[in-house]
Amino acid sequence: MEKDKIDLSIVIPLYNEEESLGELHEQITTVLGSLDTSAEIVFVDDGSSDASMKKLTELHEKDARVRVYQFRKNYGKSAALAKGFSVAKGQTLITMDADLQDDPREIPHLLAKLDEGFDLVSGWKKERKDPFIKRTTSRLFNRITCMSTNLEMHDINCGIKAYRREVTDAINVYGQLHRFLPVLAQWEGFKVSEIVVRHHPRKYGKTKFGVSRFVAGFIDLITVLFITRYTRRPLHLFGLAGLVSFIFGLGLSSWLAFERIFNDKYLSNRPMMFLGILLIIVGVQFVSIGLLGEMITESRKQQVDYAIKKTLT
Ligand SMILES: Nc1nc2c(ncn2[C@@H]2O[C@H](COP(=O)(O)OP(=O)(O)O)[C@@H](O)[C@H]2O)c(=O)[nH]1
Ligand SMILES: [Mg+2]
Repeated sequence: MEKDKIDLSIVIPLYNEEESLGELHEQITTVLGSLDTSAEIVFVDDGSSDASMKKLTELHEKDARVRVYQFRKNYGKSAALAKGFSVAKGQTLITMDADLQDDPREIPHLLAKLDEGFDLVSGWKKERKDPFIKRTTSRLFNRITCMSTNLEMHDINCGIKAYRREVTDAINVYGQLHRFLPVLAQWEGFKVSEIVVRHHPRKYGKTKFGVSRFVAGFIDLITVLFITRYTRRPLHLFGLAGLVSFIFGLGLSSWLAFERIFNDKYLSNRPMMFLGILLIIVGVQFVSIGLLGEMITESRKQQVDYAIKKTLT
């Protein structure tokens, strides 16, 4: 193994969780004690405004395995995870929430599942201890995401997950895309699985993700569908829509023209004409957007990388 590489990194993004951190650290320490691995605990404090950072400083002082990264302001969970992924030294990474809702005792189970040959193992909060509205919107969200991405999972955005290093190196988490990590991993060709995990009610503090996350989640789903399907061939999406619109528009306008010329039906009282024009313009625009997309893809060709599992040369 390379120098300063270790077995396991536990990456914990957090935002205003001062009351939970001490207990969380204790729980993790107990679990790590039962594992025969070298480990580190990476906390990423996402610009908390409470005493989280003070608490983390204390933990760092008494436990050398604790490393802390503090953002100057709140950038969001995806950014915190991206930072954690890039600084973690472990061959295997565990992410978990800081609010004591995820149970560190699940870590060995997640690792065991990874050893069965998976690259990403996610928790499934089968008995979820959250308010009704959250459980139902989340279930709906999971269903729709699975249906549109061919992923077979129950709880895509569970905080506790285990990853092989290759996965976190390969995927780029930004914006709010942390909700879709398994989708992105599967798209890169990694094997994704899930196990049922225990879930606890929130003990301290309050949730940072209200119902508004539901709307944001759907907008992000569009992004994810687009980047996983069409980034390498944007014209297939825009070109098709554009052509369909253009052909309808042209057909409609031709028919109106025919009626005007041969049957003397004047266009002054035919609102359909506007639809014809609209469809033609939209069609041309869509095809042009698709072609622009192709130009961007083409000029980025050198940077676009394909996921290689192994090379024998
Ligand atoms: N880095 C970061 N972490 C956050 C942010 N908001 C929430 N978290 C963390 O994400 C985890 C889940 O958040 P929580 O509010 O419990 O969401 P819930 O479990 O879906 O109700 C907790 O560990 C939070 O501290 C944020 O803006 N940035
Ligand atoms: Mg929570």
